[in-house]
Parts: sequence; C-alpha cells; structure tokens
Amino acid sequence: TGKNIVITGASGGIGAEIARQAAANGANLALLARSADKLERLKGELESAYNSKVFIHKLDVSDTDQVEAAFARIYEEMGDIDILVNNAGFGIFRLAYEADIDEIKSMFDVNVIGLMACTSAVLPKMRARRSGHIINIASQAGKIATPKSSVYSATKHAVLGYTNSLRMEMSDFNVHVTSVNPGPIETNFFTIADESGSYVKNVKRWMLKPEYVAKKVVGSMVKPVREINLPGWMNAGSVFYAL
Ligand code: NJP
Repeated sequence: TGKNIVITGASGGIGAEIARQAAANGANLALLARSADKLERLKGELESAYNSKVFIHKLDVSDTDQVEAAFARIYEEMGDIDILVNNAGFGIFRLAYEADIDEIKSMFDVNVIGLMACTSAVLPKMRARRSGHIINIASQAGKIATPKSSVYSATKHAVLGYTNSLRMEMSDFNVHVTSVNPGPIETNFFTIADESGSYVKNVKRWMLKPEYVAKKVVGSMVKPVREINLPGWMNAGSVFYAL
C-alpha cells in the first residue's frame, strides 16, 4: 500500500495485469509503453476503480534518451521509486539461419539494453536510499534453450546473467532483485513471436493466464524472492521440434 511502482510494457499482457493487481493493493503507478492510447485507457480504468495515482509515459525502452527523460519526470511527479518492474519485451521465433540482423539487434535493444537502461535510471537512488526492489521479467527461455528461440533465448539468458549479478551487488544495500521466468502465457506476445500460429496451436493447453503471473509478481513485492519460475517451457520446448 502506498508504494511507488514503475512498470515497463504496461499497455497490455503481463504488465497491464501487474498494474491492475498492484493498484488493487493500493500502489501508485508509473506505466510505460509505446501505445499511449492503451496506457490512457488503463489509467482511466485503474483510477476509477482504485484509490491509486497513475502516471503514464509513452516511450520506447530501446531509446535510452527517452528512458532517461521519462525517469527524470517520474521522480519529479512521484518522488522515490520503490519498485521497478522491467517487463517490456518481445520475441520472434525463427531458425537462427533465417534471423535478420535488424531483428536480432532490436530484440537485444528492447529485451536487454532497454531493461538495463531502466535499471540504471533507478539504481543510484535505490542504492543511496538503501531501499528498493527490481523485478525483471525474463523467461524459462533464459534457462532452457529450444530450437527457434535462439535470439530470444539469448536475450533472456542475458537478462538472467545481469539480474543474478545485480542481486549480489545490491545485497548490501537492501535492494531486492527478482527474476521472473514464465513459460508460455496467453498474451499478445505470440502475435509477433509466432506469426503462423503453429506454436500457439501446440502449446495452447500449457498456457497460463497473465493474471496468474501478475499474482506471483505482486506477491513478491510484499515478500521478495530471488526467482519466480513458472512451468510450461519444457513441454513447450519439445513442440518446437515438430514445427
Ligand atoms: O507480451 P505482450 P507479454 N518499448 O506483447 C511492451 C515476457 N514473457 O505481456 O510498446 C516499450 O502482451 C508492449 O507495449 P507497446 C516477454 O518476453 C512472455 O507476454 O505499447 N515497451 C507491451 O505492453 C516480456 O518481457 C511470455 O507495444 C515495449 C509489452 O511490452 C514480458 O513477458 C513468456 C516495447 C508486451 O506485452 C511481457 O510480455 C515468457 C518497447 N520497445 C516471457 N516493446 C509469454 N507471453 O508467453 C514492447 O517466458 N513493449
């Protein structure tokens, strides 16, 4: 209650659900994404349902200038940030030899550099205050590689490496660091990740709802944990072979 929480990729999917459940628990929110219209609608929904202050910022997390400017503004309008949820991310499932170099760069720019830029924007103040929590949405793909996920999986392995190192660095400063590793979740993620729909067809029965992930994440805000692992990727991984 009363915590100031920043969520990237809050315009839909897992991020929007985390926003809903955090607002229901009395948090104030700064919601970030590229789709200003969706953020606007979510702000309206949350402010009419809950007693939360909701700020929105249209930004592309891969643009580091935009990230710096947005966080400077957030500190002005909210004050201290208690929790940062680095959730913005996307994947494109393709065989490595078919992956386009621009596609590879953009996945790293958003999933890795964007996450690090947002983290860098809050670390000095959290460290100085000796208080804070950084929650990085990684993936089971960051732990288990599958065919057709080479680039996405590499970005999430990078996120986990960064997260694990950061946790060690911050342990003396009372800044908690959590990684969240979902399997397949029912969101818009797959409209980009799986253009043909064949992956979704195969893994539909293992898919979890974003509400379920959000519940775990919001639970970790109250009682911080190192890692949240969700099931489904091992099973899902095996179906890649059939594609
Ligand atoms: O996906 P989706 P999820 N700058 O597509 C935003 C991970 N994950 O909720 O910018 C700023 O519904 C985008 O907003 P917009 C996954 O890797 C998922 O499933 O307006 N924001 C939207 O709000 C990702 O890290 C699954 O288009 C950017 C949000 O990100 C996280 O979960 C499995 C942006 C994406 O919402 C949330 O994904 C898994 C940018 N450049 C991990 N690019 C899964 N769904 O199965 C995108 O293991 N966004």
